[in-house]
Amino acid sequence: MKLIIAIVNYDDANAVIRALTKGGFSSTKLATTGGFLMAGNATILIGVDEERVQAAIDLIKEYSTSRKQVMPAAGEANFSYYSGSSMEVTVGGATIFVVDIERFERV
Ligand code: 2BA
Repeated sequence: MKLIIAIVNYDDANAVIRALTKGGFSSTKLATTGGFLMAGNATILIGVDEERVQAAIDLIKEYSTSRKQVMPAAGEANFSYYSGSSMEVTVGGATIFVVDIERFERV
C-alpha cells in the first residue's frame, strides 16, 4: 500500500476530492500553507493499493490547474526573510509525493 501526499491549490481541492471519491478513493484534506508564498493551499492524503496509484495521480492531474500567483513585496505581507519586489511564480497543478506505508489498520 502507498500513501499519496498531494499538495494542490486551495481552489482546486474540493474538485480533486470529489473526483477521487467518485473514483472509489478515500482521502483526507488538510489545510496547509506553502513555505514560499505563505499562502493557503490544501494537502490531500490518499491511502491506496499500489496498482491504483497512477489512477489517483491521473485524477489529481485532471482537476489541478496550474496558475500564476504573485509573491508580494516586503511591506505588503509578513515576509521578514524576503526583501525583493513583487514577483510572479507559477504554482501547481499539484505537487505529489508517493510513500510506502508500513502498516495500515482500521481499529
Ligand atoms: P509554496 O512553497 O508557497 O510555493 C509556491 C510556488 O512558488 C512554487 O510552486 C514555486 O513555483 C515557487 N517557489 C517555491 N519555492 C521557491 C524558491 N525557493 N525559489 C523560487 N520559487 C519558489 P510549486 O512548485 O507548484 O509548489 C506549490 C506548493 O507545493 C508549495 O507552495 C509548497 O506548499 C508545496 N511544495 C512544493 N514543492 C515542495 C517540496 N519539495 N516539499 C514540500 N512541499 C512542496
